Formats: sequence, structure tokens, C-alpha cells
Amino acid sequence: MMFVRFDLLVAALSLLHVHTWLTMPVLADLGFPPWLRAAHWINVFFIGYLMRSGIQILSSYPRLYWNDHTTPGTEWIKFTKNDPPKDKLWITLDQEVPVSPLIAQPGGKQLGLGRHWHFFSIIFWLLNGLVYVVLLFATGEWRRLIPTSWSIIPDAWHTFLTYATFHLPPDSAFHPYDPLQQLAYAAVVFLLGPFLILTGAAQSPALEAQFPWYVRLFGGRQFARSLHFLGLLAFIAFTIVHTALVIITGLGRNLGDIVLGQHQHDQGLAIILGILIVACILALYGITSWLSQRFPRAITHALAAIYGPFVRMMTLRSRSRQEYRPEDISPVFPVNGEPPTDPDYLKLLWEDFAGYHLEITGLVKHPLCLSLAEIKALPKQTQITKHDCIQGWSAIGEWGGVSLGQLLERCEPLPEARYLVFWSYSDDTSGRPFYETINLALARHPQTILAYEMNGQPVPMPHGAPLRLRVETQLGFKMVKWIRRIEVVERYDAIREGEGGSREDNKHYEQAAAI
Ligand SMILES: Nc1nc2c(c(=O)[nH]1)N[C@H]1C(S)=C(S)[C@@H](COP(=O)(O)O)O[C@H]1N2
Ligand SMILES: [Mo]
Repeated sequence: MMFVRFDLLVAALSLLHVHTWLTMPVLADLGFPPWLRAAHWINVFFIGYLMRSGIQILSSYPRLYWNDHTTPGTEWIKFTKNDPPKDKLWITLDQEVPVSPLIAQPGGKQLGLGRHWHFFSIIFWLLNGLVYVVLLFATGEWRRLIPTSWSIIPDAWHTFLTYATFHLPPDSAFHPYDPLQQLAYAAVVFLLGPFLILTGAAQSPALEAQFPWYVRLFGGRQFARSLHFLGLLAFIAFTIVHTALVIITGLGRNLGDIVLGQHQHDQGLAIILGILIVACILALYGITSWLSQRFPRAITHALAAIYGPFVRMMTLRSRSRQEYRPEDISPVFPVNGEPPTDPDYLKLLWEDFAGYHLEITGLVKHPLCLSLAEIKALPKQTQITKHDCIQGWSAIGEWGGVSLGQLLERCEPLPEARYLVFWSYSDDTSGRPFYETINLALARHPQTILAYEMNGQPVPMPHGAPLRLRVETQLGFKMVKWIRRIEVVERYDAIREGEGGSREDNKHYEQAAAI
């Protein structure tokens, strides 16, 4: 998708004489060609999904920050009154708020599904946008959109004053757009759109692991998240003003243009068709939200099947790593996941883990069983990295432990081995042992470690004592805490619900959580 050769595409289009029919009706009579009208409504459809699923994602941690520590109390805006208690252990999952399906896709506390809808829509929104921009330049339609003279600025100001004093510009001001409209549309297409793409990408842990400088350009992940949210607000504001002006300046005439291609056509018909299109779009949001709530697993699989290949295409395999400075370490590192209540674990905790053993079994030549002392005697690796929770918060910490790749070298996975299953002493939200899987490539990433130290101290109990996984290209939920044992397997579909982990089974998160 990223490798589209615009020059070749444009050349191919002109060879096919697409040029001639695409521009019909020609610019001179100010009609809108069919491709442009289609692109407009496809855009509306997917932007709606993006806004709705964006609100869904935000609601799982409805606080925004200008710093990557997301220290409680330092948010610049929040959409919840449920502040974390100061006097007892709280987990970030408690911060999630349910949202109405009227404004969110699919509504409720469905972060996992919200993300699937977001990623699915991005693909089609981008493809539609690409086709639109290519055709815009291939046909000369761009001349309507992109200002070619600086006089657009005073002209737009003049138009603004006209609207602001509750007047309408004269018909002669529309070519077919008035200067303010042209400027606003051009800014939305060529500035706001790209801005949302870039700030969205800056929130991906895999991207940050490969290109830490890129995320730093935006002042960090939380800065990017806040900017992404402001972009959403800008889009909502644009949608409101745009719709209002479409109605005020002549609904029949405007819908005539964007539905039928010509405002001279039957305006009554244009209004009926326009309302029908909008009603269909809204109905599809409703139906797909309902289906997502009713059949979450089927919808997850369907959406992931569509966007998965695109995500895999962009999967980052780089060896490069995050390395923050000691002064970057967060003052408070939030906790997520309820600690174990298993008597075996409590006994170990009581004895300061003297009796703890880590087992690595399954498809390996040499199964391992190591005490904590034996693990600590192995070469130690430390790293200062940013933890990205799927809910939206982040924190920087220093982790010390043993390279998982080295442990794998010692136990030698068999040729059919593909995944590692991490079993925890704690329970997940379904009341069964928490587990997660990662593939061998992730397990062998140079920054993947089993950590027994956090910020220079033994890992505190809430953060996963005595041993927790760190896999820095993934979202937080993959990093199993309170590890009981590791199993090497060929496939995970026979384990529990078969989705590849507790969060995948219960909350429909994705198995490879790199974004
Ligand atoms: N056993 C277990 N491990 C877990 C979880 C959990 O609920 N149980 N939560 C995960 C999630 S969602 C996150 S964000 C991180 C949080 O790690 P922290 O508590 O050290 O911040 O742990 C992950 N590991
Ligand atoms: Mo998380």
C-alpha cells in the first residue's frame, strides 16, 4: 500500500483515456465527476467509523496527558469522575468507562472491538483517500481545491466576515467553493488528514521500538495521543460547520452537486437521495455495533482477516531498541491486573521466593527448571523502556533480567515449535489462570527478557514478582506477570478459548499486539 507509484498510476490512467470520462461533466460546468462524489461518501462512511471507534478507544482510559509518565493527577483533561483511590492498590482496568453505542463503535467497554473497527476503517479510509488524491491530480480537479494564489487568504477572511455577520456570500463567490470553504477543505484533506495518520502511528509500540526518534518528534506517545484527540475534535468541528453550511447555503443545490453531480438536476430527488445515503450510513453503524456486541468473536475474526495482512506487511522486525535515560524513569508506574490469590503463590511470597522454580517445557530438546538464584546467576540484561498499555497509559521503567533468547538457546526448541505460552499464578477476568502467548521471533527479540528487577530493586509484588515478561515491541497485556511456567507449543488454538491469551479470549484484543 505504501509502495504505490503515483507517477505510474497517473500514466496508466491517462493511457486508458480515463482522463476524459473522469472529468465529465467537465470543470467548466462545475459538476462533480462520479468518482469524486463516491470518494466523498465513502470518506464520510469510514471517517464516521474512525470517530466512533476512536471514542471507544479513548473511553478505556479517558484521560489525556502531555507527559509519557501518565502520573495520576497530571492529565490535562479527563472524561470520568472516577479518580483512582489514593489509599489502596487500584488497577488501570478499573479506569475504563462504558460508552453509549450512539457515539462509540461498538459501545460499552469494548476496547478490543473498538480497535478492530479502527484498524479496519483506517485501511479503507486510506485507500479511498489515495485513490481520491491520485484522481484529483490526474483530472485537474485539484484546481478547485488547492489555492493557487495568496489572495485566497484575504478573500477567505472576507467570506468569514460575511458568514459571521449572518449573511451569505453572493452566488458569484462560489467556484464552486467560496474562498473560505476552499481553504477549509484543502486544510482538511492535506493537513488534518495526514496529521491524524502521523499522530496515530506515533502511538504504536512496535514503531517506537524501531524508530524511537519518530515518536520523539511528537514529544512522546502521550503528546501524540493528545494531538490525535485534538485532531478528532477538529474533525468533529469541521463536520458540524460543514453540515450546517451545506444546509444554510442551499441543501437542494449542494446535495444536487455531491449526490447527482449537478445542482441543475432535480433538487428534490437530490435531497431524498442525500437523506437516504446518510440514513444508510447511520443504520450500518448501528447494525455493525449490535453485531459486534452480539457476536464479538466472529466480528473480531472477520475484521482481523481484512486488516491483518496490511498490519503484517508493516510489521517491524528491526533489531534496534528503545533506550531511555535514568532521569526519564517515571515517578509512578501504574499497575494493571489483579495480583494472585493462589495459595502456592502466597507461600512463595511469604518465603521470599526461596522455593520458586521456573519451568520451561513442551516442544524443547532440554526442558529447564531453574530456581530464582540460578536465573539470577545467568548474564543480566537491563533496559530502560516505555511501557504502552492497550488502554492508553504509558510509563518508563528500568527492567533487569535474563534474556529469553538465551534461555531458549539452552533448551533448544524443536523444529515445530512456534509459540511460547506464559502461565501466571494470577487469575484473569474470567477467573481462570492468566496466560498469554508470543511467537518465537518476539521471544528472541534482543529486548525480550524475563525481568526480576524493576528500577534497580527486585520486581515489587504488584508488578509481577518474582518474574515477569518484558517484550518491548508489544502492548502491556502481553507481558505476563507472576510467571508460573512457560510452555513451548506449535499452536495455541487448543488452549482455552483458542485466541492466544487471556485478553484475546475475554476481551477480544489481538494476539500480535504491536499497535
Ligand atoms: N498475570 C497478569 N499479567 C499481566 C496482567 C494481568 O492482569 N495478569 N495485565 C497486563 C497488562 S494489561 C498490563 S498493561 C501490564 C501492566 O504491568 P504493570 O502492572 O507492571 O504496570 O501487565 C500485564 N500483565
Ligand atoms: Mo494493559
